[in-house]
Amino acid sequence: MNRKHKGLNKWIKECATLCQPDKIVWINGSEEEKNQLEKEAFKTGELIQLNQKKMPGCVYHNTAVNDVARTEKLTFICTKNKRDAGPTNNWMTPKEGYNKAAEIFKGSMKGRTMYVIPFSMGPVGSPFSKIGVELTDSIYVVLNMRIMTRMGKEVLDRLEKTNGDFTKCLHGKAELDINRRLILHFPEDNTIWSVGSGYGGNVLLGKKCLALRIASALGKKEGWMAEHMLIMGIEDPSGYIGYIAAAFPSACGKTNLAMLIPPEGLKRKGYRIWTVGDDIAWMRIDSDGKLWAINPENGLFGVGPGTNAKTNLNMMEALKKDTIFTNVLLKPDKTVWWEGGDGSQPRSGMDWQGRPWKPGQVDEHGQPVTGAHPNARFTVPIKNVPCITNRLDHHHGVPISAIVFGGRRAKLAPLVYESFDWQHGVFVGATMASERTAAQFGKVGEVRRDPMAMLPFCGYNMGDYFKHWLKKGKKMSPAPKVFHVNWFKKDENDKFMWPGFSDNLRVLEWIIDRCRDQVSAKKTAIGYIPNEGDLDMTGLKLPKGTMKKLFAINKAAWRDELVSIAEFFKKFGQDLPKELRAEYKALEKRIAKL
Ligand code: GTP
Ligand code: SPV
Ligand code: MN
Repeated sequence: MNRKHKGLNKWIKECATLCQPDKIVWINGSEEEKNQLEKEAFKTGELIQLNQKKMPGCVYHNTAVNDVARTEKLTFICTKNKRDAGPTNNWMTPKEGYNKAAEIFKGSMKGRTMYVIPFSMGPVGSPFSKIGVELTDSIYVVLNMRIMTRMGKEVLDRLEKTNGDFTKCLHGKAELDINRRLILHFPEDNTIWSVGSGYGGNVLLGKKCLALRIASALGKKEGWMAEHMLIMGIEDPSGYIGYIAAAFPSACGKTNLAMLIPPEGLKRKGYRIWTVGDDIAWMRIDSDGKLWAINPENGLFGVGPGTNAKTNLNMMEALKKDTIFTNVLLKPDKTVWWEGGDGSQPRSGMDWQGRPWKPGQVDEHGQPVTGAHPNARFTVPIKNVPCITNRLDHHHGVPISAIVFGGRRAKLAPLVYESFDWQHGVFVGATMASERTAAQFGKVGEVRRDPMAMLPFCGYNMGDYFKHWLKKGKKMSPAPKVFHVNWFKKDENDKFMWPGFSDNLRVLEWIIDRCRDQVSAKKTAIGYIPNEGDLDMTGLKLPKGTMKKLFAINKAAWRDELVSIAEFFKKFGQDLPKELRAEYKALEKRIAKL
């Protein structure tokens, strides 16, 4: 098993001594290897093969019942000093973290195989990419990493050739017990330890753990940014492509926006959308002074429920082959379904907990039993997406014209507004808030502050993170314009007022036009909003008064918001940048004048 990279050999040996697997298997990424692993997983029931006629290359998986979303309470940043993790992260010392997790890892791979997965976040060999190696006892994880990252022989060769540094990622299922689960990050050691879970963001360690938590800390040191953002290109009929990067919290619409299909009414304009990424952006200032972004991932780990041919046709196309479906409903013909999916509700099936399911069932509290878990997911190669950019493997990625923040705000935020400048934009991002979704354990619907959609993903002190943002703005010429959107504003009857999905292009068009100085705007207390008539509403009829409501700025609501922001800012004490205090004061003044 010994390979050329001494550091790698030594670390694998240490982990094997701790976990005591029966075997160690190096993953090379070949098709043959994939087939072999699938076969094994079909035998044990870890995976079920789906209908190969209708869904070639697709498989099905259920997670444990209490293991269906990221567990933020069990996620820690382990640094020597508490200050370095900051007031928004759970913290332990590295010593305590290693000891606690080692106790769970100890002997946990007896009777199991430890797989060694060398992977690259970003194109293999690009100076912007980072290499990681994940050790895991889960075939499901291997097969997911195969889709989500560039992995296997090519990456290992590269690592050995350069004898380079890599992120040490150790994952073990252990007992899949929520009481014996820890997701630990050691930014000072470039190490991740995850034990006791089998769910996506907890265990596909290249994703949230490396590409956001570890990478954000690295980015701070090395002068770049790792963000929870989609990246998309909007091509107009002249061939100009404007790229935007947008940060929305988990399950707030990144995947859907990244591959939207223009609405009927705008088709005459000939826009085309190019998907670059749906979850993570790594961004740096290039020699031209502009901000350039790459998507470090190679696949999509998207939310099933609500995805259908009307909301996201491109995704439904992508899911036709080579996809792993997790916690969805399994139909008798070995195809899959979820609530808000295509086709009529099946008459029977196996639900995400592996139980027989029929429509209309209720649980002991009288609540409907869904066939799919609300956070059911699919893992699909990004190249399956029909509108994938041709710049995916480009080392420099794409130049970003606009940064867009957004979340679920039933009442407060208007459909779209633009910040006055970069510093104000950082304030808008830092004060983002959203109603909690099913993507994380906790009470769904509760509003929580989620700066830049990074609350669960910033690997260091968030006060320093805000400073990093402010500093970057000063170095760019020009800095991207910064916007805030809200597709989720509701009326008195608790119904969304904006149709969303395809129609969001109407807002993106305005954003891109603003970036090119092709449209003016109206100055308000919170930022610039479109002048009446400037959003192209061709083909979309909304009830009278809806647009007014979508752009209303309610003084009382904004005063409450200020109170909530002040409370949040208090957490940071002296670590809150003075620029954000100044922006707060300025907003307070403008709201008072309303
Ligand atoms: P993560 O993968 O968790 O980071 O989520 P995401 O931000 O990629 O969210 P995604 O696009 O998967 O959307 C999550 C849910 O929001 C789905 O159920 C969508 O149907 C719904 N959704 C997405 N876009 C819109 C929109 O414009 N309007 C409305 N009303 N719902 C939307
Ligand atoms: C999210 O929760 O933001 C996701 C899914 O993108 S997970 O990989 O589980 O974090
Ligand atoms: Mn996400």
